[in-house]
Amino acid sequence: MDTKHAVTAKAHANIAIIKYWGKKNEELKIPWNSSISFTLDAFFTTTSFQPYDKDTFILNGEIQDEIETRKVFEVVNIFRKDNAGILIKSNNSMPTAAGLSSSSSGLAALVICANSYFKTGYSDSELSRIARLGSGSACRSLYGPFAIWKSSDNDKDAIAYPVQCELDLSMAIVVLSDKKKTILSRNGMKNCVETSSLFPTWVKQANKDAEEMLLHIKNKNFSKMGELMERNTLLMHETTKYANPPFTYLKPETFECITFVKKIRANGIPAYFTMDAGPNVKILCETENIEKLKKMLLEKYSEQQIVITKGANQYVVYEGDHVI
Ligand code: 2P0
Repeated sequence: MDTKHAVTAKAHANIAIIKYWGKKNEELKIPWNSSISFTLDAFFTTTSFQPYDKDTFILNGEIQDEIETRKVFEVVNIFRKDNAGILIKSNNSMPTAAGLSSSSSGLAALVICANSYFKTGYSDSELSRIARLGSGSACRSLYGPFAIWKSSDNDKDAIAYPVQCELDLSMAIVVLSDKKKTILSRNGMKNCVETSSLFPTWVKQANKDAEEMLLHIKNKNFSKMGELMERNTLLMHETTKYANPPFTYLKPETFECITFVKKIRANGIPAYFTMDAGPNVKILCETENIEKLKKMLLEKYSEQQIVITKGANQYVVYEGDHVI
């Protein structure tokens, strides 16, 4: 008799304030440098598991093909000890226009849900390690609002840890392009590791940046946090220009937006930019300023181009199937 019952897990996506860029071990997804993230309340994945006659994966209401289903069940099989079928349903809350990837929250929700369904009792540290094997940045989505993913040569230690932060921060995402990126971040970072003459400088500096960021977080020094996030972002993007062949994720609209953020700052609102493997700009500010920031952004961008979110706390697990 099957004694398993439906369970649901909700985990949030994260944006790096110190970037992960480059693996020293491709298979285990061990990073060259430590990174620090901020989880987003408005961006999450809800995933449920329940007994079923055969392994099935439904994403955002659509049954997935064999390839996608196999990818998901490879992770599930780390937890599963029998052959009983499972129905996995997963919904992403990502505002569709936001152009943000759901891989960090997706993998995190999957491993959290599997742990609860199979009653494997893995610790958050172990779950962070397993999530990392699926997608590096997912290991940081176990914690919120802040987490550090430590670089280490050791598989067991190259995981995320929660970071306490007493500041109440929010983020505005400015969508400049919702087109699919041409160079996946996985390929872009591999290319930089293998060919960018700037990569060794990046590794050294980014590891220093992570240490420094922890200090600014501890000291509740938001302006220092923001300035460092911007420098770290720009150095990450600089590595792509020294790759062979060179490439960039940024567009003229990205630089226009950066100039606008600097103008907003000159007008007295402490707000700082960051970009990932795409042209969109994410702006970090203290929650008390987020409405003022939005108002200023609306002078240049449409309502549809701006998504506002506060930080998110840790994941949640529910009994039963809560994925509609
Ligand atoms: C980050 N990015 O720290 C960095 C900044 C993109 C730019 O983590 O190959 O999807 O699955 O480990 O985690 C995106 O890379 O890559 C990413 P894999 P992942 O957020």
